[in-house]
Amino acid sequence: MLNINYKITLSFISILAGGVMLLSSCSKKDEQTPTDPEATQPIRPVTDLSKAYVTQLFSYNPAPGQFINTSVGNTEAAQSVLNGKNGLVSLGAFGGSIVFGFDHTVLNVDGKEDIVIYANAATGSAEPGVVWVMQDTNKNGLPDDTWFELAGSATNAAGYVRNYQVTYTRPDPVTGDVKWKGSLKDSGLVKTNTFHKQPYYPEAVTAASYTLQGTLLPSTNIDANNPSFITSAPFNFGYADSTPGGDKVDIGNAIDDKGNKVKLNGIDFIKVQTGIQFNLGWLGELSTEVRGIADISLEKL
Ligand SMILES: [Ca+2]
Ligand SMILES: [Ca+2]
Ligand SMILES: [Ca+2]
Ligand SMILES: [Ca+2]
Repeated sequence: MLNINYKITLSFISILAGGVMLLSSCSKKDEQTPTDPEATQPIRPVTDLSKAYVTQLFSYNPAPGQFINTSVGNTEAAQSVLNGKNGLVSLGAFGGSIVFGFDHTVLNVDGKEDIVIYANAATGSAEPGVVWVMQDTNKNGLPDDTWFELAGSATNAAGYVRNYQVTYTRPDPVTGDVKWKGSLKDSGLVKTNTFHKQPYYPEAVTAASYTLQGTLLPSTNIDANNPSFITSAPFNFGYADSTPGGDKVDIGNAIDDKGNKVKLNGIDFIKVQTGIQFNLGWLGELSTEVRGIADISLEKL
C-alpha cells in the first residue's frame, strides 16, 4: 500500500517538474521576442477570475437634485452600483458624474458595442448620460490619465457643447431651489418639489458654490408641450439612462477633446455624466441614474 502511494507521489512530482520546465522554456522564448507594440495593450488581460461588472468606485460628484442626500444620492448609493446591475445612484442635474473601474481592461471589439450601462429609463423618460472612457496609460491603477468621450447620435447636433460648465450655489435656506449659472451666459434653478424635502445641494460639498464641467447634450428630444407631463425621448444611440433594459456603447466611438476620433484597444475606467440641464416640472430635474455597468464580452445573462 505504502509503496503504491509513494510511486503515485513520485510521478505527480515529475509531472510538476515537467510543467515547471515547460514554463521556464516559455519565458525564455518570450525574452527573445522583440517588443511588440500591440502587446502593450490590453494593460490588464482578462483572466478566469475577471468580473463582468465594474468593481471599483473612484468618485461620485453629483450635481444638486431631488435625490441627492437621500438613499439613492449618497456614497452608499454610488457603491451599490458595483458588482452587479441592481444598484441605484442618481447623478443629479447637469454635470453630476460618477467614475468606476473594471478589474481588467475592457477590450474594444471591432464593429461591436463593448459595454452595457443599466439604469432606470422607461419609455418617454430618457435622462441621457454622456459616457466617458479612460485607459490606465501610466499603469498606476488610478483614473488620472485622459478621458475620452464616447460620441453618440447627438454629437455635434445643434445644442451639443463640449466643455460646458455650470456653477451651482448653495441656497439659503438650504432646502430652497438651487441657482445655477452656465458658461453660455445661461442660468436657472434646480427646483425643489413636494416629494423630496431634503436639501438638494450635496452635503459633501463644503464650499458655498461649486462648478461642474462636461458635455452638454441638446434638449431637443424633450417634449414640454404638455406641462403636466413632460416627456423625454432617447437619442438614437450612445447614452446612458435612455433605453429600457440598458444602453450599449462602443469604445470605437471614442473622441478626444477636439472631437477627433481616437482608436483605443481597450479601456480601464468609465465615467457617466448627466448630459442635459432641464426642469421636467413636477417630475423634477432631469438627472441621469446608473444601476450597473458591465463588459458585454464577460456578461453571462
Ligand atoms: Ca467596439
Ligand atoms: Ca492611471
Ligand atoms: Ca433621474
Ligand atoms: Ca433615470
